[in-house]
Amino acid sequence: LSLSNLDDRRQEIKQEMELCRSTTLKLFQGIDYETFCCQAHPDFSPVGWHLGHIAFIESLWLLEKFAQLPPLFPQYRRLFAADGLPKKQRGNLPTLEETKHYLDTVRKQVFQYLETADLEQQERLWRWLIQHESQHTETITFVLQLQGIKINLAERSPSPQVIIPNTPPTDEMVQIPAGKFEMGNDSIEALDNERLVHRVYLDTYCIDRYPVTCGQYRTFIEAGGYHNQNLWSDSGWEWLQKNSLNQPRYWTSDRNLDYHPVCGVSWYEAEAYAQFAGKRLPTEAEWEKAVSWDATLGCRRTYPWGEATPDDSLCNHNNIVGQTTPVNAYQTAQSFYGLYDTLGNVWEWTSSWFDGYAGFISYPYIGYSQVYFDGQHRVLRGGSWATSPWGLRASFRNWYHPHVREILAGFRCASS
Ligand code: AVJ
Ligand code: FE
Repeated sequence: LSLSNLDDRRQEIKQEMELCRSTTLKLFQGIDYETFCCQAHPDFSPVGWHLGHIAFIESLWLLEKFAQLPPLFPQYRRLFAADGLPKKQRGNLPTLEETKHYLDTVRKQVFQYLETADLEQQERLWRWLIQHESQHTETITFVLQLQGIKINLAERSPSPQVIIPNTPPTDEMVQIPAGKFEMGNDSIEALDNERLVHRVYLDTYCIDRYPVTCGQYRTFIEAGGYHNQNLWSDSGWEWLQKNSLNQPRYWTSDRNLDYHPVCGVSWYEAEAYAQFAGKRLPTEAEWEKAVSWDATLGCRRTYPWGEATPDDSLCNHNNIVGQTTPVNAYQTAQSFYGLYDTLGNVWEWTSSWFDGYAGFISYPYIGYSQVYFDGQHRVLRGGSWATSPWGLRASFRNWYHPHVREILAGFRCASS
């Protein structure tokens, strides 16, 4: 690679890091210290912790491990390391101003290092760091939402067809013919758990054209779905009894949301609805084939619509709308097989346990993915309305315990 090409990439990485950071910081405008330190839910840390952790990880990987500089702010290590304090002890935080000072101090040295860093060897780590921050930014968004704070970063309102679709979405399914496809991703931004690309054969199956809507989910609620043990797995029913719930976490009775995807369901609720509908959840391979495979050309697409990077005309992401949109709003974003709304809007639960693909190699550390290959985490695909462009692609894999419903998750169903 020529030097000038490398310098272009330095410039591009710098711009993307700045763009990502500006989105992160916008979420903290007007946030008071109590909100900053509050643990809104036992499964999640205070938003202020996430902000400090972003600086800590950037400093640890780029300045300590790569540039071999002594630790900046060593007093923060125990607080902001993921394996430091338990989540419930993360509420004693520096102020927003102090945390911003930490971020800025790290960032100044990072950009200085970027000028001479060996990008040919390190580009993957720089790209990983942008994705690391943006994943925490999504968590900050929904944790603030749990605290009753609504953020909308839109500079203009979305176009009308995004808000009110012409026609109601249906519960129709698309048939995906039997055959092989290529699963995974080996490009520079692909995370360890997306590698390696491998060929997978699937029998013919059907998958919903749209995510399950609030309107459809209401029929499940009204039919007594939350009280009918026959629809639930043993572990799902046990979870339901312990928590005595009767609607999704982000449910409202607003009929204007009937065409929006249901949002804030645990994997157990998704599984019970699928049973109610006479369907099942798709495997992650079934999800990925229906979203990324171009059967005519016999090749993978990075995004359902092709290779164009996501923007606000293609899908609801990056906090542009700040909430869900109708599942049939983005007509031009359909996959080769005709699925709608696969990237953005809501994450979609799959039936698959999170695990490594054949030949998996941890990167940059086993705590990123590998420690979650424990048969306790289910895979989600597709991204939500709060997912940044850096985490939005057909091969991206997210994972959570099946009981988690605070994330921005819905689902679509499949059948054999
Ligand atoms: C992939 C979203 C489950 O936030 O726990 C952030 C991403 N890993 N820092 C998380 C992650 C380390 C992870 N999720
Ligand atoms: Fe992290």
